[in-house]
Amino acid sequence: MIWNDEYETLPREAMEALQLKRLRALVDRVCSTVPFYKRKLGEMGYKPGDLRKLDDLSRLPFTTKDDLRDNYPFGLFAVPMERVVRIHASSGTTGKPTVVGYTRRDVDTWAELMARTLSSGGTTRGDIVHNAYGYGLFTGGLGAHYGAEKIGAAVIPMSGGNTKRQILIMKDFGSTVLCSTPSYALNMAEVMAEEGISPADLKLKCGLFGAEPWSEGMRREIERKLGIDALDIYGLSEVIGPGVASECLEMKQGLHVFEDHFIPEIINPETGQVLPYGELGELVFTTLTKEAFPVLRYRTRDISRLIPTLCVCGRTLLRMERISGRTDDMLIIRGVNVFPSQIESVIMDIEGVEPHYQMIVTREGTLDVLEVQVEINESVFTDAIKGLEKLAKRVEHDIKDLLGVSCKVRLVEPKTIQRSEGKAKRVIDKRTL
Ligand code: DLL
Repeated sequence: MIWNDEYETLPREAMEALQLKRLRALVDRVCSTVPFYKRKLGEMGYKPGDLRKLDDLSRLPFTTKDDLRDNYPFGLFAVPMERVVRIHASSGTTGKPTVVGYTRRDVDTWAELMARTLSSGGTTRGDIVHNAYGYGLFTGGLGAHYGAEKIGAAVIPMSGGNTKRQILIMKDFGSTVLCSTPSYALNMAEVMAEEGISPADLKLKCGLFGAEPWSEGMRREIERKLGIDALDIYGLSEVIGPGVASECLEMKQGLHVFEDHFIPEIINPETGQVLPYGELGELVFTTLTKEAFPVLRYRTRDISRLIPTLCVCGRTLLRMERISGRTDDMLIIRGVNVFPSQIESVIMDIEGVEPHYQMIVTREGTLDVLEVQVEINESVFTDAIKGLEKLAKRVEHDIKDLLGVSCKVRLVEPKTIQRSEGKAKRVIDKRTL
């Protein structure tokens, strides 16, 4: 279902004209309101009017996570604090959080984009949206909340955690739409089964899952265990939060980028060169309408490609392929690049193991060593040691075969890998570099 017929189905020419107009206004605005951009654009000799066509964007400077950190906390805000009505932050794994702000209009824009996202999964008035994204500094909870309210659906502000209670409420309140990370959805499905509750006891029809990488295999697993359609939704705090791109029910292949608000580019992460449609690289976003915290060519570190072919759903928006990993999550094991999501894909296709895994990286001498811990399922658990050894070898073999990397697979007992209530931690890096 298309929430905003006008903007989500704009002919390409009209979309590009709109983007160019908004881009020019954005660059002029950041030049005069954000000292960081004024300096950066000044250094490259940018003058108002220099942006003649959309392609000229590729000549403008990037913004990186380090730039955000250097300007902590509010240095990149483009409006005075009197106009800021909301502040969010993302924790990151190291150092200071990155801080982002919203004006009243930004919050409205965000609600519109999340209304589009929820609508793409068929949400309408009368739906009961079970929102298990964390509420707080994380953008997931409030983002989905405002989108659901904008549609006029009834939102249950659950936040993450207390899984048994989540299930009780889902059942008793008759939740129809689930919002959570994919790993938490799987955790909920597992607890449901333990409690003897089947998908038929619930009214769930669709789930909008994002905030972490996940695989097609994981989608199949969630859809089967919860009896729903599972869609991938994407976003990041620095750009707006969730609501940057979302899959549609019709295709479930690639996420439509809300291009009237964000321009996506794919670059070669090493050279910074813009890559053509279809090529794999780092996603970069420019915000076109944000007031408090606009970003110019923000380097996401997320790996994807852009798909220009038209979708059957009627949206004309470009699609981005599901994120395969982050440049900073990529492991290089004896020269081979590996992303956790690739390991996930392999595990998902093997019978006898569960989709719960963790990757442990250590260093022996000068070599990086990867151990993959995978949970076996209850039925295999009772098998003789010999059978288990065979299963471990099979996983090792398939990983080597498909990814070209040798690793040690350790099968662990059911329910021993920590379950996630938000973003799952897939990699434990024990290397002391
Ligand atoms: O995770 C925003 C969000 C909330 C998106 C709820 C979707 C649903 P951050 O905490 O700033 O914001 O983390 C952003 O999470 O750069 C990606 O690496 C990752 N990410 C987000 N969505 C997806 C996805 C929120 N669908 C970072 N697939 C991003 C893969 C995702 N990775």
